[in-house]
Amino acid sequence: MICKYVFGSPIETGAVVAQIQESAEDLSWMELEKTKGGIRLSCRMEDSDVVYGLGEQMRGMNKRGFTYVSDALDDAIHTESRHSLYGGHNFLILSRREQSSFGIFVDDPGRVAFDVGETQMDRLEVTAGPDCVVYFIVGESVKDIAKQFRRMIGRSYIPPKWAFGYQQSRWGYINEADVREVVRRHHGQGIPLDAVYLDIDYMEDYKDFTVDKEKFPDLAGLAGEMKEEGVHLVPIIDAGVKIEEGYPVYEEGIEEGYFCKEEDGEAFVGAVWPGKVHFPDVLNSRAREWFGGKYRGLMEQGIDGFWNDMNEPAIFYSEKNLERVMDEILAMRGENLDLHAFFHMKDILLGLSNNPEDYRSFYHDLDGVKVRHDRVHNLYGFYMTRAAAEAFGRIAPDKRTLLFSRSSYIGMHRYGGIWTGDNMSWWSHLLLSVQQMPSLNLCGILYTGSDIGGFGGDATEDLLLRWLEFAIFTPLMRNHAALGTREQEVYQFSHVEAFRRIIRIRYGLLPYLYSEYMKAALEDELYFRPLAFDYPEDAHAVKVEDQLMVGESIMAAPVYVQNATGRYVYLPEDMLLVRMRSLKERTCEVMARGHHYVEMALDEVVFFVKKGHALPLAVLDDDLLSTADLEGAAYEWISFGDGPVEYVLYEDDGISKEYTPREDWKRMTVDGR
Ligand code: MIG
Repeated sequence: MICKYVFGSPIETGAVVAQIQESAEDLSWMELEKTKGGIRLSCRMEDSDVVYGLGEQMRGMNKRGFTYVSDALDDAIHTESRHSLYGGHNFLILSRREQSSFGIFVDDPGRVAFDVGETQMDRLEVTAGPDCVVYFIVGESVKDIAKQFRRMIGRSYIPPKWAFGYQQSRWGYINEADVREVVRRHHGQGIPLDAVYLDIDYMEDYKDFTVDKEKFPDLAGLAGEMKEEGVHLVPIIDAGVKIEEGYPVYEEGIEEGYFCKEEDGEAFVGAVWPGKVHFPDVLNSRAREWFGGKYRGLMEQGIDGFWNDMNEPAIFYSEKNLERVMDEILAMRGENLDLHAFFHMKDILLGLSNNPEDYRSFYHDLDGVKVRHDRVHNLYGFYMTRAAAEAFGRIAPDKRTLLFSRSSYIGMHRYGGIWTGDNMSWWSHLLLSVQQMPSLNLCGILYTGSDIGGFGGDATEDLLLRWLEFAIFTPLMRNHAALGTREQEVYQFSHVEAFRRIIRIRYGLLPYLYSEYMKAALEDELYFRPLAFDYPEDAHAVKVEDQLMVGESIMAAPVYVQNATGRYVYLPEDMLLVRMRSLKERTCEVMARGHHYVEMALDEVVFFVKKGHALPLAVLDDDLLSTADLEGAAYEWISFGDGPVEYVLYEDDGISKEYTPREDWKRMTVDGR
């Protein structure tokens, strides 16, 4: 059951697709208070209550003990004290033992805060509004609540199958030669690879939809050549459009009034990579159609995947604020800067970026309704991505195109995936990534993953090995790193053979991972789940923060501690431990319910199979180099059960939008071992 409450006069955000009647009854799950700025909803939490959800936010799967603020922010230091990351994912489930559990979705694209027992350990407090819609969902179980929510927000994005292959990225691949080298060094050593990313350097002066002719004289040629090898090129698109006479995107945008405007009607000037930019008003349907249409040029050159960046939107500084700050600082020249003056100077300089006042200084034209940006801030990345997805629907209607974004809001999950942004080469961020996955799935975001090896900082070989051993399960499996950091392509390290074996295990698992992804997308299910979702009666499962259910058959328990040669694993029931050094070197062992210390060598993949379940494993040729080579592969099966075990296998061509209907999914019966 879903109940809907409307406060003030909210805009249509596009998060919800189901038609839901406003509730006639009073809101009863939480106490409601109207405040000056909006509304406050609060309730008591029992010690045994657990809070799930909130998408990509920091911290654990159980969100208790902190305040999370939906206020899309470009912040590259994801420490545990951070209240906001790139997205606005305002859905959580309060899972309770004594009373009925419920889900709450706050459809408010402005700032929303979830104080989940930070101020008072036993209180959940949500502040939002003034204009917002709040939904409460009750159901038989947390799984059921999650499913009802997913039904309400619509089907998750489905990428092409090649986007489940291994992908390599780095901010710092400058030209054609760099791209060729990445492919050569993977494929040359038998390491499968399906995509190479083009970061901002492929553009001419960071101008969207341009290609630097010196570095990439023939992008179409390169894309074609790469595709022959099974490799897709995936360019980045940034939100800001460079202000430059003669640059068509700028000129058309000005001409048609497609950029976000200040109060007086002048286009807002911010600055990002190219220096001064305007932001396309993607919340306006005409501007959206126009901006999305710009992707066509690259698609005509053979590009079939994109990542949208800087769309919080990130602002290094605004023209106006910079003027003010400069004036102030110049006036300080020659002064004796005491403590206050000095820190004030530092504050105003640091405060130039992503300044709340800047976000209050420009407007969107929601097809006739003028809305100040801060009220809809969290929608920007969503609508930029929607612009692209809708354009793909016109440009390549029958084909799936890879698309994911940095900033997002619930609703965007129908148009693309996300990556979790600028993490660091920290062990704690490997664990964070594990914990973000189920929370993101709850918010509908299925196509997702983190920068493997970490974006900022220097990755070590052992970190990369362990990270890959987890990332073989994430739909987006991309190694990405920042400019200036240690090169972290797998071939930069000494145990190339170990990396090759691990990445090949991903390809071996692909029939299962893809089948599970597709079933989850088509049936509004969760691909990643906290253990408690599958074992609600198990009082211990609920405490496990570092293991995950992956699809219907697998439980993952990654190592995320440096120098550990194994870890404690909790088995909520008897399971089959599968240990792989390679697809061929595999051992299985039945383990009893309970706690175990399991050895996991640095170059091994270890996972567990649930009782009564099975999974297919593709038999790979030794020379498999990309998902294209998976075509026609034979399967072997891993299964665990007393008698025959069933597995429902989803298959399709991986590229068309004609998904296999439920009645044609293959019901496989294999022997339990
Ligand atoms: O401010 O395009 O999160 O993945 O490599 C940095 C350069 C801008 C941020 C993205 C990152 C990307 C980088 N971008």
